[in-house]
Amino acid sequence: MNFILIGLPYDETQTCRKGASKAPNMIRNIFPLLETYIDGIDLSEHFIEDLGNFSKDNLNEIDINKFPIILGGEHSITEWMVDKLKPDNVVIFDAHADCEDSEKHDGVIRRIAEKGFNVYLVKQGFRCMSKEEKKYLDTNKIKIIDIQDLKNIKGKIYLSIDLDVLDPSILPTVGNPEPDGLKFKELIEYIKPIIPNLIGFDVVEFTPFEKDNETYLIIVGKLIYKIMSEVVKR
Ligand SMILES: [Mn+2]
Repeated sequence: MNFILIGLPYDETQTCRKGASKAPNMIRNIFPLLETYIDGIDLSEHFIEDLGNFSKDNLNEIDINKFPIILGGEHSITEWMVDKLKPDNVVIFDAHADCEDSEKHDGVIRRIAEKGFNVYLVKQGFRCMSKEEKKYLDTNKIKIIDIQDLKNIKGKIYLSIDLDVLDPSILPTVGNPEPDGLKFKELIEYIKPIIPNLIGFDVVEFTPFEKDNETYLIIVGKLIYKIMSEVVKR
């Protein structure tokens, strides 16, 4: 299995907790410290090419011919990748609805839906929205999907993981922390049904700026490795 790593250290529209621009390089630096043998798969036997960091303006220079893993950046970068990869479906894990009428990260899911993509916001872990967002969700342009139904999605899937879907007791270093989120193991189990159709994924909104944040880096690194091992197994 061949993977490519792409960093998108964009952090221009975050209003709460900035720092996502540092995430791609900090995650890269933690990878060499992590165990690569995961659930019977040795990731060191698989080709992982790091293409470096990109912006919206030079992202078109990349030819995506391997399985892409995108290191955000704030959630806005998901729209760039969806434009580039043109998947049949976009599945999103996020504490928030991100469907404000806005050009910022808090409107990214709405913008993707308005472009005509099938957008699924996973019900489990989604737990905060504004009244305006509720109105938009009621139009059903974004489908709220239960994990039981993820296996029924047909066609290519791009996955976006806003790390605030995890509980802040596991990962507090995110742009907009929200209490009462998913456990690590739950997130992995919930992703498994879409692995057969997965064509790439991003992890966004990680804001690792505390001095003593190595644990949080390891958690995010391990999440990425876990998903990679599932992709290898398929
Ligand atoms: Mn988000």
